[in-house]
Amino acid sequence: MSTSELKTKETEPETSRSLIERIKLHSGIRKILMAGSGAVGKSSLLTVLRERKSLKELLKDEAEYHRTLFVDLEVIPAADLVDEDIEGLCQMVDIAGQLNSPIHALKDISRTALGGVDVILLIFASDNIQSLIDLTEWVDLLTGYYVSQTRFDTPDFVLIRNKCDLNCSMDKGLIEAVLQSNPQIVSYFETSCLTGSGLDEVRQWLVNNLFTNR
Ligand SMILES: Nc1nc2c(ncn2[C@@H]2O[C@H](COP(=O)(O)OP(=O)(O)OP(=O)(O)O)[C@@H](O)[C@H]2O)c(=O)[nH]1
Ligand SMILES: [Mg+2]
Repeated sequence: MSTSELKTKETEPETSRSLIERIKLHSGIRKILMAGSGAVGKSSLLTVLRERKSLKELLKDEAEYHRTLFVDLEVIPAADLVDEDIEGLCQMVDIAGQLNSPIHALKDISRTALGGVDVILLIFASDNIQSLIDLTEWVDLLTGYYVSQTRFDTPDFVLIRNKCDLNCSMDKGLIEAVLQSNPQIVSYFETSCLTGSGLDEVRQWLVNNLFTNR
């Protein structure tokens, strides 16, 4: 799937875009997209954020891998993320990691998946340097979409290095290069969905940046 393919697929009428924005504002919905290669932990992140427990606590046996086939949409109330009385909802978009699938939500329902997104969590796995490199393709596709849809603001990009429990070394220079590249990465987290480390910081960031500051 090329960037131009995404751009030409869907150019939204202005009215429907502003309608989405109005509905979002009225109902306090913030939309969060999880992007990154297969098996980096996107669906796991959604689960552990929602449940406020680590995979270790949630799953007794070895965690099986069930890849997301297309896209899953789920809502997490902001008040469930942290112990604070906050109004609002996080609309989580959990997308399949395999960009080369013949059917992929970024291409086939780009408006549903990408329209009105506030934050994109770019996720890679500590034990898979290719998943960090692959993020450049994700970023190209995503920024291409938002450039073509001039009425949507470009979302904030957050970089997440997951599976830090695996204690794999990774080229710090490469991570630094991604952090310094365009679009600007507004925050960087090191997490483990398995042990739960770094997840409170992600929850607090989401609440601070999507709800309490606006
Ligand atoms: N060790 C370790 N394993 C993890 C962690 N997070 C997720 N996993 C495991 O990694 C595998 C893939 O996780 P998923 O959340 O399904 O990955 P995904 O990014 O949603 O993958 P796709 O749906 O194919 O795009 C599962 O077996 C998880 O249990 C982590 O922090 N540490
Ligand atoms: Mg998944």
